Amino acid sequence: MLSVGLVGLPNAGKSTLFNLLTKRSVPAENFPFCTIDPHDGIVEVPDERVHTLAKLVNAQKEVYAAIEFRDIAGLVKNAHAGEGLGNKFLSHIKEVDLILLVVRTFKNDDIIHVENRVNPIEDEEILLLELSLADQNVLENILPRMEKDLKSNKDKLLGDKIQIVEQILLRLSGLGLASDFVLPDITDKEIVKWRKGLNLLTDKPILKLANINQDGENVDYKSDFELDILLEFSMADMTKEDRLELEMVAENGLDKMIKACYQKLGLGTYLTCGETESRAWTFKQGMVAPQAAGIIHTDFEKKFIKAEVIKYPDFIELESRKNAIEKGKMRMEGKDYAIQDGDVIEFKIGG
Ligand SMILES: Nc1nc2c(ncn2[C@@H]2O[C@H](COP(=O)(O)OP(=O)(O)O)[C@@H](O)[C@H]2O)c(=O)[nH]1
Ligand SMILES: [Mg+2]
Repeated sequence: MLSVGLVGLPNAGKSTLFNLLTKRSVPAENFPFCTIDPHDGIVEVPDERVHTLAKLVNAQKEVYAAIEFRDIAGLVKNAHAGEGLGNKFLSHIKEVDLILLVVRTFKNDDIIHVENRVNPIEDEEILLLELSLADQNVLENILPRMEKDLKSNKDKLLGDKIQIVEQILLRLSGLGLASDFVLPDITDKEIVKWRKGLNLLTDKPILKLANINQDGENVDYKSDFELDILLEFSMADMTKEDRLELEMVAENGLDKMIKACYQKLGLGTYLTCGETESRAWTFKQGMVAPQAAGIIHTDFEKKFIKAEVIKYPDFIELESRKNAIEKGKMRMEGKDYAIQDGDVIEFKIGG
């Protein structure tokens, strides 16, 4: 399962956010191969389509997609050089697929800031610089070895790889990120794989969350989303009714954030529905129909015959699979079909 790491300075609000997220968590037993420690939480991805479909077909159960969130202890200046628990944090960040920067913008003298001021822009710079310095260490360590091996000429791609390392180092030392260096589309697949394998921190997708105080003073900061983490946390214990009423006035920021992480991870949802369950399935963008079927059951990939696909809006408008078929809104798709978000699918599987 893909995971999102909460990364920020101490007291930015990471653990409060994590606790808020875990109020929506689902038991790990439901997810084989996931070993869970107290800093990991599997969180459902809100998706009203699952609920709407369930009502329409009278499904007994609703099953949502999920992603993992990890509370990573606060990063501090010079973490890359081992400051604080430096290298340990950095190794935790290596394990996640997406970095969610949690940046404090709210002013409150009662809550200590490690740098004794509230300055989200500088905080972001500190965080990104630590990640970048950790990446620079990695690359500077492997480069001499690669250059030495070049003489023995074992790997014919080694020359290209060295150039890539140098290009990335150039970006990093210019205060950029590894992800600023984009490989051309025509790049050898093996090189693309090798680069992924470097697992550089600043090559990972990054989203920025501003932890604001809705009713207080905040410092300006450009982020992907804003959330009053403490307020949301206090709301989490409200009755569902009270919460729903509040959500009618203010769109639920947490839902939006979870969905945005899911999308940024390159994930999409296809749906299945029947009397037993209405269910969201997670696929990676670009997956073809047999691979998507393989998510339901590994056997399904090989035994795939075809996929009967109805677009979610058509399904809702026509209110049933049967009507959708009659109105010609069901498409028969073969093994090259790239699954789309919102496809309601029935797979035909051979014996
Ligand atoms: N006023 C205010 N306090 C917050 C907010 N978010 C977190 N805090 C407080 O800041 C302190 C540190 O939060 P915590 O989540 O433990 O930060 P972490 O070190 O990043 O994990 C706690 O006392 C929180 O209650 C917020 O949005 N507003
Ligand atoms: Mg914490």
